[in-house]
Amino acid sequence: MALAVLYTFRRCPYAIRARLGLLLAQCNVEIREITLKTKPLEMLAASSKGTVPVLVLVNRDVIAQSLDIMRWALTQHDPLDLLCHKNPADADKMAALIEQNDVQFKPWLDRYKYSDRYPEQTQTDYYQQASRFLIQLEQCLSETPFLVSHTPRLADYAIVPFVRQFAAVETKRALSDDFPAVAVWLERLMSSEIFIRAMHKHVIWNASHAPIYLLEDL
Ligand SMILES: N[C@@H](CCC(=O)N[C@@H](CS)C(=O)NCC(=O)O)C(=O)O
Repeated sequence: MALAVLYTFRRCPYAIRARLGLLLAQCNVEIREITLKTKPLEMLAASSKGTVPVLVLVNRDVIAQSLDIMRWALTQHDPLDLLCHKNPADADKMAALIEQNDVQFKPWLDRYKYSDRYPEQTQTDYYQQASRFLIQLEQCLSETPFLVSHTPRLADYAIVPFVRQFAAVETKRALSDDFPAVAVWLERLMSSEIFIRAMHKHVIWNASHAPIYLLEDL
């Protein structure tokens, strides 16, 4: 049976988010691991903007935004109600948090991570700017163990790859010093089976190799 094809890059937080969404929906796809330096022509033909993840559906429709891939997969199969259909207020809170992650936190995270490329301010300044979002997450986690409820939902999986990146920027800083609840949340999610599965290492895709499937080893 033909399956959708996911062009992905293991460490990219957007691609991690997409893989998590597909795994949570138990949606099998062909995985094509790429390098950002040499993007396959097949991927660029499907999506000329050249970012990962890109999901090419069997009918050749293309989904080239990570959050859309998560929502597409979970709309088909969402036994744990990760999309919060049963609780529209939580769904609204999630959407707002994800938007803040993508629009406000991510640019500061990039500056913090690559501060040498942004000499206008110091790395500590960027840390503080990025921290404003973490303070907000800390507040959410003081109310419930996950961002909007007692179990992980879409927002947790959509945001955790970016917090993982934030926590890894400076080895001298422990996330738990400034954000203890976020540190516990991060550890719980990163040690979960689904996250470990999403981070599985695959060889770089080559059209002449046998296809690799996301759910191959389920
Ligand atoms: N808004 C996009 C952003 C995806 C994105 O920026 N991905 C980065 C990798 S983390 C990328 O592919 N950059 C292209 C490049 O570095 O050449 C999404 O949500 O999927």
